[in-house]
Amino acid sequence: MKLNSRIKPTQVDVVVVGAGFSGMYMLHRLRQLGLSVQVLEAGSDVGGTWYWNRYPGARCDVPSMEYSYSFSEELQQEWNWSEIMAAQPEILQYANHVAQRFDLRSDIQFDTQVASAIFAEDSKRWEVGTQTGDHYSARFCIMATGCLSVPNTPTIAGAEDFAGPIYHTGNWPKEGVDFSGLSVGIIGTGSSGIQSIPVIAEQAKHLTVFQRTPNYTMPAHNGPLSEDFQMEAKKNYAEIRDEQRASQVGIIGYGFGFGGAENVEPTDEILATTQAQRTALVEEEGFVAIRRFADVSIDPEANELACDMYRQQIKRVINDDATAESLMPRDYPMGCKRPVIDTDYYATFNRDNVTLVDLRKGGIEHIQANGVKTGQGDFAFDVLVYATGFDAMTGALGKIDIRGRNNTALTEHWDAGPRTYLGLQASGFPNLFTITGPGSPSVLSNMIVSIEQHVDWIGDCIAYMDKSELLTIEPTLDAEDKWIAHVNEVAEGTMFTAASCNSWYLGANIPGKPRIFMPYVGGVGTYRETCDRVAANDYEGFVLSAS
Ligand code: FAD
Ligand code: N01
Repeated sequence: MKLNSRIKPTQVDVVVVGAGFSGMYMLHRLRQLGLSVQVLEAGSDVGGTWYWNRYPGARCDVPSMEYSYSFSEELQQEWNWSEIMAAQPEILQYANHVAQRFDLRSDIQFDTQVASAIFAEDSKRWEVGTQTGDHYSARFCIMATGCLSVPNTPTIAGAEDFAGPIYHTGNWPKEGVDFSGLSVGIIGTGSSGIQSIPVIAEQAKHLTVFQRTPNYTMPAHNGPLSEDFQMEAKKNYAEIRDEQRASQVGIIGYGFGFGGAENVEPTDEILATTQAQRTALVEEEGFVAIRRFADVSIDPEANELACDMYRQQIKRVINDDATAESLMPRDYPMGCKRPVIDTDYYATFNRDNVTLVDLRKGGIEHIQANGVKTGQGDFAFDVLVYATGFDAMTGALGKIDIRGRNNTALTEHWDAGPRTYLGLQASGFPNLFTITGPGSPSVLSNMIVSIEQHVDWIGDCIAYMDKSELLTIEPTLDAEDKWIAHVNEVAEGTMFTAASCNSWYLGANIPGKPRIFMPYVGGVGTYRETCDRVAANDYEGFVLSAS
């Protein structure tokens, strides 16, 4: 989109794109520095992920006490969570509370899709254009556009012929959907499918689940949070936050382990066990027995033994043998995709009103007026739900016409996959920052911890530039090359990059997207130290210029 040169741009110090948790905190932090800020948000209100993903069963899988902002002591003391892991409505309420408390909405323009961001070499400013024709000019442009904010709707022939409504979990109607008395079809068994399937099955007359790849999922053990527990945790918040920041993934499981289960230190070696021991463990503990083994995440042979334990447990919990067989993941390692936790997922397939269609036995051929035609027959329903995920990490950035020096498009610079220095900036794009961008721990972490770290780093950087009367900052190509090499090196040999792994971390869910492991697996604590060291060494790897 071309900027309308006749319209005088609104001048601000910083344009922030997106008003999810990243954009909200960025605004607050920049205001504290005395800067003028305009946040532009496509949605009609704050919350980002939690504004768009209102599907039944949507919730967080990080303990609420840890999936929350730490930047304000008053905020973290005054807010009370009702469950170990909060559901979407409560997280959205929290986002609204934050917006209200810090008066954020007065600097956010809603219902505004940013279409272009172009660096003007002469003025050293970013010229930002919106789909509605507004034009902003800013010294800094900060992309808080989210890693999972562009829903992926696969192209399936005949979709336009479907007679009933079609919904996507990532863009759910605000008013909700009542499935009572209806037959529902759902495509996708990733996190969103696994969360929504049990809840939809309870309400709908019938649910048909179209599964292309069975997933690995662990029981969530969610439940209410007691007042006593919260009071105790709040007393310890300073230590909890310190530990989160220094940890591998920004979660310490304070009071609980991952997914609300008891904390189990993975210390045992599965390769040292016998088949009989593994079977006994599955019978005693179920899926969680696998968590005790340290070698599962690093050794393919150990991983396959764990997958076998996992399949044994599916056989135990699913009544129908053919359905159990269909639900068993095979041919890719446990831990290659984003971990999933669930409430009653497998039990749902024992219900009379649920049909599992294993697309490995015959894929979807096309959608028709009353349902789906597959290689194994026709399936009829009134409503179709896509739980088919997102164009992750680069999707939202790719939708904006971003141009840096020499009018180079970011999509061109990222032709072979995203390239950044520290996930914060790309070379040739001065003063453009990405919050939780590719090349940072981002989606491999409790994202609020990573968001706060990036926002603080960017805020400190801008304050440093202003104090030193510097105009621009951008990484050198060499620093970017070395960082990308490091990102690839640490991911090498992990389950994430196994040849059989087709995850969205690798861009494998989007046809034509370059296969490259996008987030940084080195850990939240180590990464923070690296970023701090870079800043302390006069922003090593970056070029800062006063002219
Ligand atoms: P977002 O919340 O995605 O916000 C980005 C905003 O930018 C959106 O509102 C979008 O409308 C706006 N935007 C994008 N492009 C444009 C444009 N061109 N113009 C204007 N506005 C634009 N993370 C965890 O750590 N733990 C969890 O348990 C967890 N659960 C999740 C569950 C779901 C269903 C999903 C989808 C994600 C989950 N995540 C989780 C990841 C979640 O995205 C982050 O935790 C966090 O909310 C991201 O905040 P953000 O502000 O960076 O991005
Ligand atoms: O998306 P996904 P998601 N025909 O990409 C299937 C976060 N999140 O929205 O595996 C048939 O994981 C696809 O099949 P396959 C979290 O980071 C967190 O569920 O490609 N099927 C897969 O089964 C998560 O990882 C929570 O073979 C098709 C599914 O759709 C991320 O968001 C909750 C298809 C997509 O799974 C994305 O999760 C929700 C087609 N043409 C989301 N195309 C928490 O609990 C796609 N599929 C924290």
